[in-house]
Amino acid sequence: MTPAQTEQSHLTVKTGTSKTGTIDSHSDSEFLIRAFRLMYTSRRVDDREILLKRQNRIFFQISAAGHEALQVAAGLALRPGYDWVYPYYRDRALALALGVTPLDMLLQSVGAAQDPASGGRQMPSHWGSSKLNIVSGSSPTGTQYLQSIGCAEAGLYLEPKSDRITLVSSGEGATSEGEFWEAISAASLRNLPVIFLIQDNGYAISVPAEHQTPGGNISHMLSGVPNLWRREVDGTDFAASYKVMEEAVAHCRARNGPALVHAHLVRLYSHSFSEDDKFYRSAKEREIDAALDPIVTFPQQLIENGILDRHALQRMTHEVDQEIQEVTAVALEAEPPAPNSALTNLYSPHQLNFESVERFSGEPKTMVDLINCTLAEEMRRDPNVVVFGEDVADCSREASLCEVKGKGGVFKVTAGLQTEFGTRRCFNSPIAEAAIVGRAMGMATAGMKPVAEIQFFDYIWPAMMQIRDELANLRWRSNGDFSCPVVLRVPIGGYLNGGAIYHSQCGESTFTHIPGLRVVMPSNALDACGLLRTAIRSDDPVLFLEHKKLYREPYNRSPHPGADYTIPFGKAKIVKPGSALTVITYGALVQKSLLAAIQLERKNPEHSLEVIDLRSLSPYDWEAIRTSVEKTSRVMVVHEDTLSWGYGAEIAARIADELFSSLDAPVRRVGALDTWVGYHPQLENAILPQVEDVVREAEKLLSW
Ligand SMILES: Cc1ncc(C[n+]2csc(CCOP(=O)(O)OP(=O)(O)O)c2C)c(N)n1
Ligand SMILES: [Mg+2]
Repeated sequence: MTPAQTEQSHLTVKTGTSKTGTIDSHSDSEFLIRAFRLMYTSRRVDDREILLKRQNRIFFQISAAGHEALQVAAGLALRPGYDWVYPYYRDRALALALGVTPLDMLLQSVGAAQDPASGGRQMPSHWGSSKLNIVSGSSPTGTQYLQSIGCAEAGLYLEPKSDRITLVSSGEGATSEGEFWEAISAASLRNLPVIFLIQDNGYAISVPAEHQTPGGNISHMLSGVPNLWRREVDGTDFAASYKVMEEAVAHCRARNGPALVHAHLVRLYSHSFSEDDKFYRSAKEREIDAALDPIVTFPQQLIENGILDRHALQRMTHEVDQEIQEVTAVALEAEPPAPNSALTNLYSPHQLNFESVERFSGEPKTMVDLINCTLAEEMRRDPNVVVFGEDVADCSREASLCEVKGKGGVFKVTAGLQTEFGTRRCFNSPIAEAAIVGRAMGMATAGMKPVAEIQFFDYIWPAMMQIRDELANLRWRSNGDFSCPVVLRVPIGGYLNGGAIYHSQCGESTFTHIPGLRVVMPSNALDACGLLRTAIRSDDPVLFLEHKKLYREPYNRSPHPGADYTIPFGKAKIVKPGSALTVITYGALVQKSLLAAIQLERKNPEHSLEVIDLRSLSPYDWEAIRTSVEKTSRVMVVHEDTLSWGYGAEIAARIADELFSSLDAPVRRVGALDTWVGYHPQLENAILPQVEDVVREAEKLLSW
């Protein structure tokens, strides 16, 4: 087909302003036929999966039926393996257009060990391929938005001259999530090269768009967002979709800021095979949508315009059917994942040797000073380390930086980092904790080393979805294909007086309960330095809990141990050897346990306590616990967090289970009362465990 014919055709596909549109180098007809082949393949894989689900040979099905035209247009407008893509579960045709094969897809449907996206760990349609830069998708609606922001930020940081872009996709329902709005805000603030692709099929499971979005139209709602390029398009029309996608891609490649493509299309099948849309959609409505099926309308247009004849169409569909038949047979024969592979890729297999010796120099420094110093040293060592969070920079208005002292964090942990390393490497984020974690995750996936701060542990909860459902499992769910080694620094704990409910809580066991997440909590300056450096150099996500009360204590200071000093994860420290009773503790209770030990031994020298500072809370040092309990035969777990369902419950249960025959007394626990930390010091002291509580409970055990 000549360009002139293209112009006359109803199917005009213009290349817009983009210089990279594949349509220039191929004839239009070839391009359009290729597009249809991808659309048809997508539908046939969906239909094959539905058949397999009916036969109970796969366990879940969700389709792209009705979304194919837009998705293929989006995929063809991108550069596969170059641009980053954060897809959602309905993106089968997009994934195909980017290079995922029907066999790859069916291997995931059957849950095969060979499933390249997840090794049989994720439901079908959870795309992922590091080769194709398709970041492993998850099931929560909207989490992908924040990660795509971090990824785009990493692109600008790591390759300032590149024209690589990031595309993130979801349905219209997912735009109700706060994370979508946090992502729009971050993209607009930082003028990021991200395409938000909203596939509006009018329904989020059973909820129609007008009950989901005020006014029923998400792009109208976004009209006030500064520098957000927006277009609405008929997503059942391939040519229109491709044109808009090309424009959006060109806009982002030219670094003109973010773009939003709001595509109106139809969901031809139920939300998933697990439900029936006849329960909430009228027959008339379904009929209207069916008439817009792009798998029917697009080839009709191709035939009407002389691009494809009926025989060629039949040949092509036959070929696709044949291919799907063949790959189905292969997938059905594929081996399932071995049961003993369940723990593979939970943590990085590349655990560096983090054991190193101290080379002390200078005067003793506080924990806050050594953390600050370690951050600076690691930023000097590795240009990809960046620090961000709420108030962590010295002064956001750079022009004033030379006039002011600088903020550097509410606890001054990050003081001076912006001044030394520039705003690119130490910057303030909006007050949006999910965004802090999600963005950090995207940055880490794209090759940076973000050290993000959550200002207070008490405010970590908006980020919980990102931490639990995303950060901790990206490596596992992609079977090692992706990772996100983020360090999340979080000031935690009480005893400062006046912190009350929202500036004093602990709650670490909520996080030690998360597989794949490393949780550490140093009790002194030296450990904080060594563990933070290990965290920054490690390949796993780490929750680094910094006890606020310990930041400036005189007793836990240390001289600088050297710019390469590291402490391995999962290694406890015996801070005081003893023979009569083991105290397993960490954080602020290390010092209180030591004071209790002194009191007890003063009263009775035989009552010698062995105090173990766990330092790493998950995974933790079971060997150290076992060795000590076998020696003392008596043990208690002591922590600041509330007692019931707390960290000590797990340790106590495991000791009772595995070391029962070594015990001469029950396992005891000391923790906070099961309530909130109160404002008045008298109330706070009564709620949080004190030295006397440790002494009292230890005496009970010692007299058993
Ligand atoms: C955070 C979260 N809440 C709820 C769900 C359950 N859920 C899965 S898909 C879906 C509807 C999404 O609708 P939309 O974004 O419009 O995408 P569509 O399925 O229509 O393509 C819901 C509520 C989920 N996966 N994640
Ligand atoms: Mg929808």
